[in-house]
Amino acid sequence: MKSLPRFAIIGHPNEGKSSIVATLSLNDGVAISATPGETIQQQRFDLKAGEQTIIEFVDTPGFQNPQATLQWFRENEEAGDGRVKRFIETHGDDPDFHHDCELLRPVLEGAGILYVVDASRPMTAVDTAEMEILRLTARPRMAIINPKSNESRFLQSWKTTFRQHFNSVRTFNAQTARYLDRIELLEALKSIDQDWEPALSEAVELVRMDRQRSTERAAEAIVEHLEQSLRCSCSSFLEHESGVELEKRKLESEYRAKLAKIEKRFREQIRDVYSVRKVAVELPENSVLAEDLFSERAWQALGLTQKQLAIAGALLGAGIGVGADLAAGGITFGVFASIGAAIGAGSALWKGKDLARAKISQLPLGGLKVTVGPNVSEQFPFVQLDRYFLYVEFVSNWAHARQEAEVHLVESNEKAGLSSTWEQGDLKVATRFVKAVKSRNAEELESSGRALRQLLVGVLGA
Ligand SMILES: Nc1nc2c(ncn2[C@@H]2O[C@H](COP(=O)(O)OP(=O)(O)OP(=O)(O)O)[C@@H](O)[C@H]2O)c(=O)[nH]1
Ligand SMILES: [Mg+2]
Repeated sequence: MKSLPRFAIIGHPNEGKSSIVATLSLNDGVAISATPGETIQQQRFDLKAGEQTIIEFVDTPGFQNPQATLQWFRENEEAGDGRVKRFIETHGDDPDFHHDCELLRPVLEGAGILYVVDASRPMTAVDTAEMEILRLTARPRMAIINPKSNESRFLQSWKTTFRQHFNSVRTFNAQTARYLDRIELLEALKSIDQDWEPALSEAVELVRMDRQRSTERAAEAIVEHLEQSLRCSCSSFLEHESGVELEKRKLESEYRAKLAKIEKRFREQIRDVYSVRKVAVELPENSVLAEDLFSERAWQALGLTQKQLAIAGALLGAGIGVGADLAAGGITFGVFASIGAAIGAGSALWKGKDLARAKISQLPLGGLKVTVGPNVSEQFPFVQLDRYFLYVEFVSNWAHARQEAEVHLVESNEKAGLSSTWEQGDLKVATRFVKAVKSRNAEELESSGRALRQLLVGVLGA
């Protein structure tokens, strides 16, 4: 049996060990708590790609009695390499050393050590005892600085001490780490023991492939749900005109509810793709994604610019081809250059309730048909697409250690949508799909959907 890379996450109580484990293993089920002593037993959390385990991380309790443990280690020097084993045999049933034994067990079984420290606090004699114990185990080990605050006064002295005790030192913030930070840390693990390099290289490659698969699944979900949103409509038949007003209002809210349901299903699917299961709050309240699909703010922030809309309009109206492109280019710059295209064209098109307003048609054999949707605004597909896209961005970079009840976004960090950055080529891909949905041409729908998927995979993976 080939043995997998295995790392024990070790440290002082409450330093963020379990948080690191959660973020590295993409598991938001790891128990994290502000009260020290949350973790009392070692527990394995595997990082998986599909069903395959890639790396094993072992969460451990914080040191309980490090100074006495170190003293024992020093007094038993003659046991040499067998010291960890003998320590556990001697103290296994002693409640005063329960956590110390528990955290050393995975080390005895061959795990590498990731020592976690919140370096925003000063170092004490207890910390040095912990580090010295780990050095005496002689296992490959890395120090991870998990800064809980911005305080940097003590950082230098930590780093100096780390260099004496560890093969490598990295900073990794369990709560803000994005995908690339994770990859970098995994890459860095190679350096702590050459013997692990092949297995870790393979592991990193598998993580990358797994990420790529997730990106593809996310892009597929976007295209699928975009089609549903674009097709979405509600209608009913009435015999007399008398009930029309009531029926209109009923259908308008039904339509909105139906669209909301499509988004909800989309969001569930995306959370599943990225193994985000326990996020208490789906979206920060100040996120544009928390807004209703038809709110003015959503339309201000998302969708196409005026310039792009003119192009998209021409593409949607005049068909796709070189001729249309040229024509669109001409129209666009002629008409809108003087107005000055700015992001937020959606706002000019936003007519609030009109976006979900019922239409009524007389039926030839008597009676009326009341219909809401599909939405005909040229901006609608892009606002919707942006909402899907931003949600994927949000979830795919979620650090699994984040378990706060309320998520706050810094307004200035909030990204504008994707579509407003598109040049003509990308716009063409997207409008082609929008058109195909309307045309109900299955072949064109399939092929334009594929093109849009590819485009999205490219941007999401960048
Ligand atoms: N601000 C901030 N808080 C963090 C960070 N990492 C962990 N915390 C918080 O620190 C507290 C302890 O985190 P845990 O991950 O449970 O720490 P632990 O080392 O496993 O703790 P024990 O199991 O009790 O030894 C929790 O309230 C976390 O939310 C971080 O990077 N930044
Ligand atoms: Mg813990």
